[in-house]
Amino acid sequence: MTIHNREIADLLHRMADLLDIDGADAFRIRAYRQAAQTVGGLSESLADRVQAGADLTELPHVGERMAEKIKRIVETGRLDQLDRLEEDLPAELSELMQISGLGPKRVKALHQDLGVDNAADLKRALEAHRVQDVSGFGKKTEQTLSERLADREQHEKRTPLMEAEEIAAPLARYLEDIDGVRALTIAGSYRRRKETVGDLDILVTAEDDSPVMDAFVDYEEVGEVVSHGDTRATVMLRSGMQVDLRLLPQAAYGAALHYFTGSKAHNIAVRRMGVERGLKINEYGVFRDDERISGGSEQDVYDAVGLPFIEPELREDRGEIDAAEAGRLPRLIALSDINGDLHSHTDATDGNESLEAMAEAAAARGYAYLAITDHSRHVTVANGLDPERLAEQLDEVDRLNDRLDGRIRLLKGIELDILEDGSLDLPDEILSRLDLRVCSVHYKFDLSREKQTERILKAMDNRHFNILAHPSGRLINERPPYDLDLERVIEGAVERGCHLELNAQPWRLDLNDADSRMAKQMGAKIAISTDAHSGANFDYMRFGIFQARRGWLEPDDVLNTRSLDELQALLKR
Ligand code: DGT
Ligand code: CA
Ligand code: CA
Ligand code: ZN
Repeated sequence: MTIHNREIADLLHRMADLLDIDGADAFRIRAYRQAAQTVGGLSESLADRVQAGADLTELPHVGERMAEKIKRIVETGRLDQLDRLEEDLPAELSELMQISGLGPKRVKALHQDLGVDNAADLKRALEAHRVQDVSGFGKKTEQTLSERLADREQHEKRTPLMEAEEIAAPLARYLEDIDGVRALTIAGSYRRRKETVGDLDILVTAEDDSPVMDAFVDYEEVGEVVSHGDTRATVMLRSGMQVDLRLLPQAAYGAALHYFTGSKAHNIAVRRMGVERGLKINEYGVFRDDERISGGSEQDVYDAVGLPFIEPELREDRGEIDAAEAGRLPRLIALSDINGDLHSHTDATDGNESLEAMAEAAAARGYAYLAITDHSRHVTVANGLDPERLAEQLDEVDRLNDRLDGRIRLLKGIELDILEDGSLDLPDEILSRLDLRVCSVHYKFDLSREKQTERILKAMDNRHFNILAHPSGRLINERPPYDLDLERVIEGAVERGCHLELNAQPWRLDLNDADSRMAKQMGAKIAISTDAHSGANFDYMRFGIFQARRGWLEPDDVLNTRSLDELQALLKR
């Protein structure tokens, strides 16, 4: 069994954390952390490299001793020094360090004073209010830690959709290649294109003698077989993802597909409609008086209750059944409706590619336009543009537009910081030379709801404000949204002729589905933008489209489905 880069990186990270808790030399700790980062970021398998006898010291931050350690990890799956540390310090302490607010010193104090070894211990200690008495903690810390822990529990095991795809795609290919397998669908929240998925629900049909169930539990990524029957099995993959597999008879495939696509609330609503018509609908088919009358296709299920087909993204029992009954289902936006991208970065700030490379990548996608929106000066860590450097970029855009000769039109833009007092980060003179300005909150996330709302509304008062980028500021599983009266912000945007972004980065997807729908209902227009930092990132558009579909958006609700002329008209305030 070959070890994955991620598993090696995890060991190195754990080593660094435990050394940190142990109070070891900072230099040593950093060596492990940096090596972990290097390993985690490699695209090719380190195990393969070791096998091929490659010199690991060529990797950044990997010296001779670290290379030796990594080699041992690849060969044995363990690290001696870590094993020794773990005799005194429980490995799970490293997980506690991931809770924000808990550094090495605090983790050590919790461990020594209260015997807290893991998240469950911490939870009990917090509930018993014993944490506030440990030195370095207090009532307030106890409170925030309780909140963080609750928040973590809620998100913990849900995997972002992009990551779920990376896990599911090779597994689906593997299963499709097994003898006798006919159809395969990944159902559940994955098919509904939810931003995160809890587990994967795979449905297959196959010839009678297909070894698919055995092959499934033999898949090389399987870490643990939870159950293994003739038509149903559950495994835990090494990535931590749980996968349910169901082998179905062809005649019930549609009914099962409907059932296991969910959501549960949608299923229950459809089943209730069936009951009103004297039908029983479940994962085995559509039945009248115990006789199966249909269920081979998903459409059979909807036909049985007199509804048109409902797209998986809408199946959340958020009004889709009423809309279907009334013939008012939205014509959901599709990737092919997108005509350009309105948020992208170049190597002038924190992007990875040149202006020209970004333009070519967007042109290769058949886009009519691409807005270049590098960061403004306040974002010093990203080398944000001041007026002089922005002016230079504008000249470069002019020259490039000439060279591109109409293959794609570059729009002059900026990702402009909204400062704490609601002013914009660059003076009006330079802003007036741009085609559009995407405006963002990048700091001071902790303002009160009132202040944060006022800050953004005030920024929108500036007539150069066009699009509010990633409006909630949340990062999936990492950072909660800042406190904001989004309804007032949307209302303010509509009044002023501003628009909102649905940022398509898979870890943002911000606006989320429900808020996108609210914005649409309030009459706002939405830009689905990738915030690309490289040409390859334009691929993120798919995820923005999924979220938009879950938010009931139609092509008309979206800015960048427009032709260049129509777009420019909508950008005028
Ligand atoms: P997840 O995995 O948490 O992201 O969400 P789902 O929607 O994939 O949920 P999961 O994996 O528990 O179950 C897959 C589908 O199976 C679910 O969407 C609907 C269906 N299902 C599960 N349990 C029930 C149930 O008790 N009643 C009904 N009607 N359907 C259920
Ligand atoms: Ca699931
Ligand atoms: Ca499941
Ligand atoms: Zn950006």
